[in-house]
Amino acid sequence: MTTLKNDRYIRALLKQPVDATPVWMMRQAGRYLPEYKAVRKEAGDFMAVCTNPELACEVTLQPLRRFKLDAAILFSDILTIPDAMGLGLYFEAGEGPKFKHPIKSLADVKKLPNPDPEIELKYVMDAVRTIRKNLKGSVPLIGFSGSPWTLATYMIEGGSSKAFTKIKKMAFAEPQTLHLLLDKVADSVITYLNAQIAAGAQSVMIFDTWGGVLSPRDYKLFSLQYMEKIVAGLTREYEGNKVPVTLFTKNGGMWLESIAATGCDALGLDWTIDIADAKARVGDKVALQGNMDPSVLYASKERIEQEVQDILAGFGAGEGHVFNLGHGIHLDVPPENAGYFVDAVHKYSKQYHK
Ligand code: 1CP
Repeated sequence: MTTLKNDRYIRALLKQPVDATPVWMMRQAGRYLPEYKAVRKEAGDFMAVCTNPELACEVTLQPLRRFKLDAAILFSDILTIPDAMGLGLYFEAGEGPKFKHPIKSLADVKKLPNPDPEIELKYVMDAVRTIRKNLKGSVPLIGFSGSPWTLATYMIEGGSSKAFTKIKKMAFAEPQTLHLLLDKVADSVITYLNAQIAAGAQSVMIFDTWGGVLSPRDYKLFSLQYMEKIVAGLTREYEGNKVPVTLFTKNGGMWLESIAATGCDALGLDWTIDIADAKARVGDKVALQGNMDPSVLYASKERIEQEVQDILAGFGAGEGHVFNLGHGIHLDVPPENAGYFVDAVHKYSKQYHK
């Protein structure tokens, strides 16, 4: 068993009592912090930071030096798996991620290897080990991956997308090709996340950023089914410690019951659902993580504090809440506003944990 100085985040995910509601922010390391921009500039680009364990560790720790966050998240990206499968990830200035060799056919899918996390993705495992060592047991480290559906959108579209025309064409014209791809990616995600856990990740989160663009039936078929396979394949206890699993489908508020039924420990919520409703629907089965609209961080200190109090009141008394934003922090948010947010969660949540 490892003991953490601050284990609120793990305890809340396991629905155990805490003294205050734990909080972290999706994309808490990144371009809204000037110290991150300085490291990235020095390194050359984003992937140069990800592939250097010392730099990945440094930017992981940056937000923890500024704010009283209850968890650290590995600095990496969901697209490391498709890159390790040979798709050739690159970033064009101001354009987001792109792949040199997107998936076009069944033959492309059949060729995809299951990358060895300690070979092709060793830089990620080294980052996990370096971060764990440097955290010195202060707060837990979150590992992560994309969901198979979300990774497949980038692999087939060749980058970010708004309409998802290529992957949807494959879903309906050639479903067996897409299913083979999703199944292979799910296997790689299982291997990758279990390796992150063995390297030191104390909890893992699966980002299904684009599951919400599917119909309810297709969501189950193309996204949820594969996340369920992953949950069943993950190491859930490591060296005597439970390793909680959080699933986050953006725009998945309609499907909370089905997501909770996968056997995960917690659901990530975006801001389009009232946390009180979510708790009434699935709060007896899973913990909930969320769910302030990240745009609230543009508001005044008073407005930010009010929003935090409203969400805390919505969840009310009882265990099983990890406070977070409903999606990633925007890159032009003033860092001090993130500080008001984190402090407000701790200050106003104590009354709910007696
Ligand atoms: O410096 C830069 O310009 C690169 C910007 C950046 C950063 C900071 C990218 C490229 N990725 C990351 C880090 C990252 N990505 C983290 C770790 C940092 C932290 O949280 O503190 C995590 C957890 C992610 C996860 C991620 N990457 C997701 C899922 C979560 C979400 O935001 O929905 C997705 C969809 C990606 C793809 C991706 N990588 C990078 C960008 C800009 C994107 C989004 C592209 C798009 O909108 O389609």
